[in-house]
Amino acid sequence: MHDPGLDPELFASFLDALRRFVRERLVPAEATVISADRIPAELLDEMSEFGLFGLTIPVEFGGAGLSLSQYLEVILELSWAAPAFRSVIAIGTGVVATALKLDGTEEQKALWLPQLVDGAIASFGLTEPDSGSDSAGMKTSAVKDGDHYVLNGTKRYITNAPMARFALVMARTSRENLPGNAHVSAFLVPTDAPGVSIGRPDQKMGQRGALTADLILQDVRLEASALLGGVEGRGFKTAMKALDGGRLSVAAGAIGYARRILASGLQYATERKAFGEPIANFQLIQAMLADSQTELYAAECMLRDVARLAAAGERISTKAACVKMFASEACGRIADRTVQIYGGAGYMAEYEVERFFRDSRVYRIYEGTTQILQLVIARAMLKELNEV
Ligand code: COS
Repeated sequence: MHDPGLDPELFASFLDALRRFVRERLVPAEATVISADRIPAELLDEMSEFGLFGLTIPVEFGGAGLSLSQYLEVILELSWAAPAFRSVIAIGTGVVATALKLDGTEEQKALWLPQLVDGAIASFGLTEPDSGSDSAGMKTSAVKDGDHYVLNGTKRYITNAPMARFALVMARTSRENLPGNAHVSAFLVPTDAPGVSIGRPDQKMGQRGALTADLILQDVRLEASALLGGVEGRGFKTAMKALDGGRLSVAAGAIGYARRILASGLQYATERKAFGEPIANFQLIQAMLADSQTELYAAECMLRDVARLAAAGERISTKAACVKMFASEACGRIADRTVQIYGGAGYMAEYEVERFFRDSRVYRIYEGTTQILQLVIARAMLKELNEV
């Protein structure tokens, strides 16, 4: 966490180049991504050449070694474009890389981190058909058999599953639920292993091009070296630690997209006329713009503050939950107001704001619903009170 990251000058020029790449390459490709529900392979190659798949991977494994705060600035910029572009890199550079860096063995890091840098797409398998927010209640099992584990179960709504080279899969290594959720272990599962299959891509409300599907494991036999860190019972804590960072990435994604949405509303308000003048002249429209700008600023400040605290070595689980909750809810409100500013046009699919509205909805759900985050925050408050 005390990582200095990339040299600040180098980083500033990388961010400038990224801003141009996003506007000149990614935004113009959005229509194709949306109609094909997939990012074209050539564009994925360009993203990989740009270094987007290795952002957080340490330099010794070939990555850029960005600090958390630098990584979040990159996600803010990237998220000006359609959310599919963040999704395809953020599982590998986010939750999966974090889990490997914090809890992987040296062999596991050496095997998987360079593949991420090279553009391997990764998935994170926690959610199941019958366990979402109660993630420790999972059914997927990993049974020890000599030098191997045999995995069975289905993981649901798994981002990137149709394109992933490997997945970090949480599975129970004990039939009984154990204290601290120690019945959960984490496994590195290559998607070409016999017994792994992928369901049909889900049809979603929005976020076209960000593919999710079931990841199905049927008697998948893995060498014991696939167990993350080589130790059973750590999977839940690994997942929760990884999700702390994942929630910041979702927050940055929501903020970056909210910037785009608000810019679109501001532009429209200056172009659209009513009663003989641009609607931007009307104070009730101005109120919606001002409320959105203020919430955006608050979310940006929270995000940068939590990154600063993490760099100072503080535990950030509770604050990460606060930022994710606030930023995702704010993005939802900003999208809703922007539809209102567009008026009738805002409800029409031919205007981009209709898609922004649908795309934004999931930020309040994945990587911890607003309600789970409220629970995390309030529990921490009560714990602190009881410790005084
Ligand atoms: N960092 C490190 N350790 C953590 C942690 C974190 N962020 N969160 C929990 N832990 C540890 C706890 O300290 C506890 O360890 P000890 O027993 O040794 O103290 C252990 O993990 C179990 O934690 P807890 O008792 O809080 O677990 P619960 O079963 O009560 O679950 C919730 C808590 C519901 C908050 C958790 O399951 C959760 O966040 N669920 C949502 C999961 C999610 O985001 N799903 C989306 C999937 S990815 S799209």
